[in-house]
Order: sequence, then C-alpha cells, then structure tokens
Amino acid sequence: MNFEIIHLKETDSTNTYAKALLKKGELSAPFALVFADNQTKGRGRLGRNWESREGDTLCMSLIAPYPFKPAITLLSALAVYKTLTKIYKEVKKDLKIKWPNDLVIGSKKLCGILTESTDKVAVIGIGINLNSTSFSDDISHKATSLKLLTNKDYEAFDLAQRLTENLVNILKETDGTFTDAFLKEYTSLCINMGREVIFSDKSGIATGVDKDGSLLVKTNEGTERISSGEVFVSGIY
Ligand code: BTX
Repeated sequence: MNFEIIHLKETDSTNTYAKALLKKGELSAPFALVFADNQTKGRGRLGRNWESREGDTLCMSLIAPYPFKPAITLLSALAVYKTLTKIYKEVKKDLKIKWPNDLVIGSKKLCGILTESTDKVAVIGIGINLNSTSFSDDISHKATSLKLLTNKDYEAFDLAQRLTENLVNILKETDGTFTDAFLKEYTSLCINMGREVIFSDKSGIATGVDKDGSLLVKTNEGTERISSGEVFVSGIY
C-alpha cells in the first residue's frame, strides 16, 4: 500500500479526525487513509449533515499532500466511479456523477465528497451508502445505496482501501489537476451535461466542465463559469 491506514472503531467525523492528526504532525506517510466503522457526526458541505449508520455507510477521509485545487474533488468523484464500476461491474449502467461532488443512481444520491484544504494538505472526505435500506425522513426522497440497486451486501473497509489506492494513483498521476483524458471522462459521466441547471438566481444549460473544475453554463447572457456553490439539476433531488 502506498498510504498509511488509521482504522477507527468510531469517531465524530473522519475529516475532523484527519485534520486533528495533521495538527499533531504524527503522520508517517504523505498519504493517509482515515477510516471509521462508525461516524457519529458526519459533515457535508456548507455546514450540512452527513447521515451514516454502522455497517451501512462507508466513511473515510484521505489525507493528501496537495494545496487547495478545485479539481481534486472532481478527480475524487471519478476515482469513486472507477473503483465501484471496476469491482462491481453491474452498477456501471446506473452510476453517474453530479457536479461537483456527488455520485448518483437515477435521481438519488449514493455518495458525497467533502474536500477541506489547508495551504499544503487536502483532506478528502468520502461517504458512500453501501448497505442502507432506509434513511431518515429528511433524506429518504433523495438518498439511495448500492444494496438498494443490487440487493447485495458490501464490505466498507476493503472497498475503502481499494478506493484509496486508486485515488492516490490518480492524484499522483495528475498532481491534482485535470488532464485532458480525465476531464473527458468526467464530462462524459456528468449528469448535468445538456440539462437545465439552476444556480444563484439564474438558470441555463450545462455545456461542459473547465480544466480547473468549473461548470460551464450557457445562459441568456452568455457562458458562465461556476466554481462553487449549489447547482440544482432539473429533475434531480
Ligand atoms: P453535501 O453538502 O453535498 O450533501 C449533504 C446533504 O446530502 C445533506 O444536507 C442531506 O440533504 C444529504 N445527505 C445527508 N446524508 C446523506 C446520505 N447518507 N446519503 C445521501 N444524501 C445524504 C456531501 O455534502 C459531502 C458528504 C461527505 C461525507 C463524508 S463521510 C466521511 C467524511 N467525514 C465527514 O464528516 N464527511 C465526509
């Protein structure tokens, strides 16, 4: 393995734990996987909550030696896609990426990614619904799991290690920026493309993704580049 592994029984948030580890400076490798069997206070973007249950949800964070680069989150989504579709070929026809950080099946969310960066290090938090068959009322209309798709059971720790291996390789190969090939692949899987999207108080048609990871949207006023914030896709949660 080309990374250190920290396997926790339980923590509030693997991202919070990873950031505390970085502060202490006790890591022995530039890449480290922080994995938790159970996460009690998972975080999403913009202060939102990430729901998980022991045995049902993969909760992990990868510590990686890169300063803030927007493409890292998108490359991570691609690494999740590549790992899941390589190991579980039957999910390939249903799995898509929703810009920038979600993996979706149909109109529902399977995986979320929260990247938090310092000027030197990125903490890439990944949550994947594996074996969940129900969710809280708040998200039951918009969440799904691999088990709901395939009726099979999944093992989180093994998957986390394989995903980390792929993600570390992609980050090393690209240095955390988009190559033409990865950009092409991301765009071909991105469910936003060609659909109406709503952002801030505007709407338009998503036409592409830029090399820096921005979403390109054609509006009445011209093409806008969206680099952050919430983008709603018509027909999807
Ligand atoms: P996000 O802000 O894009 O999505 C969060 C939103 O997704 C929530 O407000 C809720 O509506 C919905 N949601 C919450 N839990 C789930 C779920 N299990 N399945 C589907 N939808 C859900 C996405 O943020 C980033 C999530 C990263 C989670 C990982 S887990 C390991 C690491 N540690 C940590 O604290 N966060 C990351």
